[in-house]
Amino acid sequence: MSVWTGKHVLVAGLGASGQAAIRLLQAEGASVTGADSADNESLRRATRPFAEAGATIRLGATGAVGPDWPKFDQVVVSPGIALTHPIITGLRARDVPVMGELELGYRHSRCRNVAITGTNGKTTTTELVAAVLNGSQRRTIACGNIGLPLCEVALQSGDLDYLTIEVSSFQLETIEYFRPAVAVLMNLTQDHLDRHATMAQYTHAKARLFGNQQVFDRAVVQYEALEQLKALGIAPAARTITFSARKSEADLHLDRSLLVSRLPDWSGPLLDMNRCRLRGRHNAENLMATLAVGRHLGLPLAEMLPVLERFEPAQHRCECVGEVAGVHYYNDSKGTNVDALRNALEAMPEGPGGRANVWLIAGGMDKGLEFHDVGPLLAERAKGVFLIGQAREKMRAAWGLFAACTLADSLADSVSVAGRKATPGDVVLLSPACASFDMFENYKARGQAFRELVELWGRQSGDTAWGCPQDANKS
Ligand code: UMA
Repeated sequence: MSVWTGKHVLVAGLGASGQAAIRLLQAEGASVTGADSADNESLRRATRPFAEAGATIRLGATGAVGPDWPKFDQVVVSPGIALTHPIITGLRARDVPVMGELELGYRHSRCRNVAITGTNGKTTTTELVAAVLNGSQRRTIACGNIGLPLCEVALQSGDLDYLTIEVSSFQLETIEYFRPAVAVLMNLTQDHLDRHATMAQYTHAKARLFGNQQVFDRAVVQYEALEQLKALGIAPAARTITFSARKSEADLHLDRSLLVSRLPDWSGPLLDMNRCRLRGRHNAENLMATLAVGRHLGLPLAEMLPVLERFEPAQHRCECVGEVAGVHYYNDSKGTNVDALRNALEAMPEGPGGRANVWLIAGGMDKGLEFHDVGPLLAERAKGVFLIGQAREKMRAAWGLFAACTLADSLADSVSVAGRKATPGDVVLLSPACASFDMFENYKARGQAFRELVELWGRQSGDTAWGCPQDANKS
């Protein structure tokens, strides 16, 4: 008999996380009500099997829990639903316990886990860690914020050596016992301030990753991020390994193109970035974090190196999607904050003689971020900036002094105007520094739209050479 047998659980949010949570709960014998503020055909279709298996589904549930709702023993909340949502505050006021989908998945997982968080780089590092584990005959699945909810794989995880879990600040807000054997924090820069309100609150949410760790666990933390944690009085209990592409005091650091370790039992050069497909300082940190995890889990360096060197960057991260008339087009749609934009600008190939050569397309849904800081880098690298979406005027106010900013009505207009203005050796870069949801279903749809517009532009100009040799890939 499972702990859920005979329990009535409300699952709030019926996207990927909510659906995975319901599947797990129904398999474990819970009686489930699923609620979502949206009501559309695709949700109705997706939730029909749950209703057929006995769940009550409430679509269009926007307000608080009313008197007609049954009594619940537990709420399982999706990461996209803020804890200030009236359903959550209402049920908490009635003493109904709330946990996130990640916590539910963790409680049912049957192997140890490596969990990776941070503002940028967490998806690439999750993929890298899974690749080195699988490359050394350890069985793992990459899951969590990367797109496959933990609840989807938890019940099958008995066959695995580790779960490799990408974890977001949203998911960390609602953990209770979640404890990674290895916890990785990539970096901490502004993001999601529409939800967490202040950088300190965002940092505290991220630091929850270490909260349940024991001394025998391991924390792998960017040197600068560890300083930020210390400034808030937070210290991981687990033994900590630091890495940094900028601070040579870190246990693993970057020396020209070499990733070098100063750990007493593992000192010397580990990997030459020039041998890798991943480029840029941010990727050096992704690789260092992966090496530190692999080392702790006993993977031989000789087995990790070929995997890391061959690793192909994923889509939507400084991905070169085409070259038209000597101009390269880069899709960095996954760059949804200012630090990601900075990484993308730094990773772009330089123009002839080091001149500014980037036509930047940015904008979208604002996450409460400060855009000013990247202004000087724009002055150095950008020939012009096209701004789209809800945040475009705020961004123009921040960047207008540093670069020529044009408000554009759509991504399509931006691509065609940038394409006309660009000259050979230039780069057209989509790196929005914003979420996509004001104009697209998600960042993937935005990146795909960009790719198609570039292809169209290539056909119209009659000069296309698809497949870009100069990937400047990023996190
Ligand atoms: N909903 C409500 N009320 C609300 C808000 C949302 O009912 O107030 C409903 C929506 O109508 C929708 C459902 O909730 O039907 C969506 O739930 P969700 O936003 O939690 O999204 P999921 O589909 O469950 O996807 C989530 C993560 N999304 C978010 O954190 C916003 C996915 O990360 C993750 O891949 C997935 O779980 C599997 O673990 C995406 C993301 O953008 C990629 N993450 C952020 C990031 O990386 O910056 C944190």
